[in-house]
Amino acid sequence: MNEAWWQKAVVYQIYPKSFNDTTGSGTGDIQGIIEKLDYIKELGVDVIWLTPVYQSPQKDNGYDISDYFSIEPAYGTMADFEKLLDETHKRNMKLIMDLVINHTSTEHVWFQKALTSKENEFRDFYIWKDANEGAKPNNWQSKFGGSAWQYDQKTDQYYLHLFDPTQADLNWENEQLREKLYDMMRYWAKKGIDGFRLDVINLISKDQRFPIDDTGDGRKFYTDGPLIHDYLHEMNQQVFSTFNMMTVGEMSSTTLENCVLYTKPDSQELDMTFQFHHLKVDYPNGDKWTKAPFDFVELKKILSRWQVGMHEGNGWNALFWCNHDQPRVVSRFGDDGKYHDQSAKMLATTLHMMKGTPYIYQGEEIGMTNPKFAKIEDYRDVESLNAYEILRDEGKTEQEIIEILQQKSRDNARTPMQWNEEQHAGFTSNTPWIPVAGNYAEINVEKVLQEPNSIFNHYQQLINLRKKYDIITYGDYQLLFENDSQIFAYTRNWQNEKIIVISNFYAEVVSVNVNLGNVTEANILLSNYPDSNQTPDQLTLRPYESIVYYIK
Ligand code: TEU
Repeated sequence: MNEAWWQKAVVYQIYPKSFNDTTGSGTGDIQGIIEKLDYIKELGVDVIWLTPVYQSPQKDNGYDISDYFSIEPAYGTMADFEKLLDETHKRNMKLIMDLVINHTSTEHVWFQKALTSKENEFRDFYIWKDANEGAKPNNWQSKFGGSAWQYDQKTDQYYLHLFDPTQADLNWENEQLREKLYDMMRYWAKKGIDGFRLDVINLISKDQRFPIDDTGDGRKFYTDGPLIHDYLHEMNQQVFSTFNMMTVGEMSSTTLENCVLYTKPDSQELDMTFQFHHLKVDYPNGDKWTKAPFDFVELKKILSRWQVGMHEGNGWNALFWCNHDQPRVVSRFGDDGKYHDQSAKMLATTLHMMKGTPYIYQGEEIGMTNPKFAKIEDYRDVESLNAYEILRDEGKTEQEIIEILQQKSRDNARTPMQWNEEQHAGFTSNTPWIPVAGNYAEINVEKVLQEPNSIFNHYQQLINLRKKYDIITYGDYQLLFENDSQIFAYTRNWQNEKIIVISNFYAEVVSVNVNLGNVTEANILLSNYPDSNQTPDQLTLRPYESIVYYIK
């Protein structure tokens, strides 16, 4: 058994733009985070993950970096950042930064120089190709829609962008580029940050033949690409290991086998990975842009496959339902109406009792919901706006498109944090950059802090349990009732202890019988109803009821 502090940690993700505005600009800022550190501490988390605050034209809200060494002025100054780091450490928490090194903004000085001529020393920092018989170099698609190649007239070549045309992919084959990136990472490490969340890090190594993909969009030629493990090992040796950093890789369309390789300690690559397969269970045939219910049995199977596979392979999972790219989980897999409270708690329990490091996305701890924006003018996200155009070209009506966006848009997670019932939910004194969700008077921080049995309080209890019971960190995992269409139940086993988690994912009452052998009574560690049944055999679960049993 390998032990590391982050295996017992819980992480809180902050999207600064939507967290807390102290200047009246309508956009959140770093001082706003400092102001709320005591609130975050009260939740009980150990680590804060800050999404990008580097200088950026904000075409993709900071995932388009134009200078790795300075802070985006809209968020504050380097002095503000240093203060944030210091205040975080003073409260005994750690801070990890988001690092976007698959691509830079096209406003980055490297790209600006690369544009000047084919001979420029920075040209090779990016990926340039000639036309292929008068057409694009190949048929690879951007993840935000359309071709992944952008033509540059001056030098008569195309550059690769797996995301927006303003996000040019870096050429990791270039050793000088890698050195520069490691230097930059050391700069932040020396400032005292505690680690990195690495954006789409499994896309950095491209198949150098850049082949046409006859059966797809090109992703198989760069996802977990040919040299990815070499690059991550090198990065680990050059940066992470010398500074003892915590690292989590965001892995787009990855495989279990690769995630084991990325995170098992003897690989010396990363500490843990985010995988997204469980968040595609409402993408029928892989299509995100369609309104669809989620496949519950598939959700259980995917999460369980990763639980078992990472345990057996000695890898480590990052556990999450939400982030700034995903709809709100209570709207997605729970009920954001009548059973809002019960279902938000049930979802939290189901995830937090698994093996891995849990991540809580700002607002999740108070049960924030999708805003259900009814007009396209309310949407801000580049991916959503592109999807709107594409769906319109496909002949969908305005109403159909809005309904899809209400379910799928990344903006669902990006509405301002709901602090209180005052104007703009206490987020800003000005007009917020994106509208506040309409339910802020019912769902807000001030309110949950006054309620003894709030969703916030439930998260606190989950975090406390993780601190208290080693079995949650180290125990193995077994799914129960695999094909049941309503119950998500699993056991964790470690030494002589056992935990059983039983959750009803729906509003219908359901009976369930967990055979315990000799044991007939178990202690309830946590439940989302005040009077849950003590015996896991012969249980009747109420709407969204969820119970954690402990047996020794
Ligand atoms: O996201 C990578 C990613 O592939 C997705 O989660 C993406 O949002 C999805 O494919 C769209 O359907 C990361 C960041 O988290 C995201 O905010 C950035 O836009 C993206 O990388 C590019 O840097």
